[in-house]
Amino acid sequence: PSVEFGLEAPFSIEYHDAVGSTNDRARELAADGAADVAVLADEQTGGRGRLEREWAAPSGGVWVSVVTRPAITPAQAPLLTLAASVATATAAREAGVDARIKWPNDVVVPVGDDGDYRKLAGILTEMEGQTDRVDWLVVGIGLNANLDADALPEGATSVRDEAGDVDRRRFVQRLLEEFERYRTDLDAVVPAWRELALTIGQRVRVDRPSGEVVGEAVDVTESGALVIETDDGRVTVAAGDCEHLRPV
Ligand code: BT5
Repeated sequence: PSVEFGLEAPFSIEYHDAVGSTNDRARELAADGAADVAVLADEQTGGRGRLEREWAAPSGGVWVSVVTRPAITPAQAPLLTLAASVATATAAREAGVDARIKWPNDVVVPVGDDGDYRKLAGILTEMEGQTDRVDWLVVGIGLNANLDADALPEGATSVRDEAGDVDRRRFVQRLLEEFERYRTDLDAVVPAWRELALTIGQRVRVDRPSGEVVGEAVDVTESGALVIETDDGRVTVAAGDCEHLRPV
């Protein structure tokens, strides 16, 4: 079902007109030993978000999953999610969209000045590994490109609605180039992330399995966890513990 996508991207591309989930296909490739492959689809029939949530992925979006085998520990894996969000926001900004990053895995467009936003893209990172080293990571990026936001879930926006349609080949090329740049220079991820973050400086509520945290989001750690200043002192929340984050 796959054909070459005709890009000079830093990853080889496996393209599908339609697939269940590009993350699932990328996981199969990873389990077979692949590296530096990006699975790209025009449409996903079973797109997935975090925590078993559904991801709407009709024809016209950018649905892509990258297989990578970085020399990192599992604790550093969230950095690759931040890297993907920086790459996605950068490519969207080049397309004329006021894209910002909402911790831990969303690319959003601000609405007004009170911390409100619409969701343009989301990242789903999955991995296999031991306690001291990652075997492989699949970084899935879903971006509403040439789609009407009306036809997407509540609270979504699209590149079409914000700035007009894009050439998706060129967009994917830029996205993967930026991802490659940060993947190969992990020390550059957090500084670049801070520049684009909407969350830092906001008063937020984070829901975790162990209870909620309310306070001002002040920074991320070097492994991508969010530092929140609460009435009782600083609390650090790992991305994997965040069920929901909302400005309050
Ligand atoms: C995410 O989950 O934001 C991660 C989405 C990752 C999608 C990519 S597409 C390529 C790869 N293959 C996959 O199967 N997945 C990845 P989460 O933070 O859990 O947000 C999910 C929530 O976003 C849903 O519960 C909806 O409320 C909302 N949502 C669903 N589809 C959306 C869309 N297209 N645009 C904006 N919001 C959406």
